[in-house]
Amino acid sequence: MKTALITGASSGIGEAIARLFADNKIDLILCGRSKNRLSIIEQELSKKVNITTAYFDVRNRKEVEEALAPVLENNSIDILVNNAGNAHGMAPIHKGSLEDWDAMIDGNVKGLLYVSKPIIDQMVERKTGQIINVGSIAGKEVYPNGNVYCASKHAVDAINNGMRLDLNPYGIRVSQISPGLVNTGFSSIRFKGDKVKADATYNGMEPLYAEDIAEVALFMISRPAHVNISDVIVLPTAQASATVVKRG
Ligand code: 8X3
Repeated sequence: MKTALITGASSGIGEAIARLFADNKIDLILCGRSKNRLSIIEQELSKKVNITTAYFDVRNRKEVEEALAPVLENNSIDILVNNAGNAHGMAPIHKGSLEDWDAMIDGNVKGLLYVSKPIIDQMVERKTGQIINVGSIAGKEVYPNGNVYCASKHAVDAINNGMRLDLNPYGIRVSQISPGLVNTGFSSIRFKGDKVKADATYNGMEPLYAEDIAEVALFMISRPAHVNISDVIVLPTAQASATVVKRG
């Protein structure tokens, strides 16, 4: 029985991965900020596999360290899914908010590193493990008004490659999934609850669903030990690039 630790597991892509992994008999350590939401998922999935929950904000280094220490004492992590992350605001660079920039750099980049550090230490010691970093098409292309969000996802792309290079001697697999438009709470957070703007993101086209990304994660972890799916860009059929989307 393998154990996967998933960040941002209380909704969206993280929740979908948790559900699919549980269906495939993988024990789970579900991490998130929202106790209410996560405990509902915990109750449901604990009928299928062993579930541990850890509550922390990836942006808070002390919180991450304190929450993960007991988890790692009691569990060996076979699979780390670095999924937590968000876009905050979508404005030209001269109109961007420093708070939004901090939130994206702190969450998408520094948070990913805070979580990865102690788990990588354990994987290196055990000389085994698999890391899946959830990147974005925004980590492959920069688009208008994406500036700092794109920068944060380009950083994830670089960190993913860096992890794969440095962890190569230890037999650790490192993979990235880079989705395009996925219909989750992502746009609602990006546009700060403005439903009209959030819905417009997916107007006249069929986006991906969180489950589509979960399927890719399951494929990655179910390959034989000698196969590492290192990087997958997943787009809706209607999306040809970050900016080219067929609508209507
Ligand atoms: C989310 C996809 O296209 O909004 O990372 O950047 S996109």
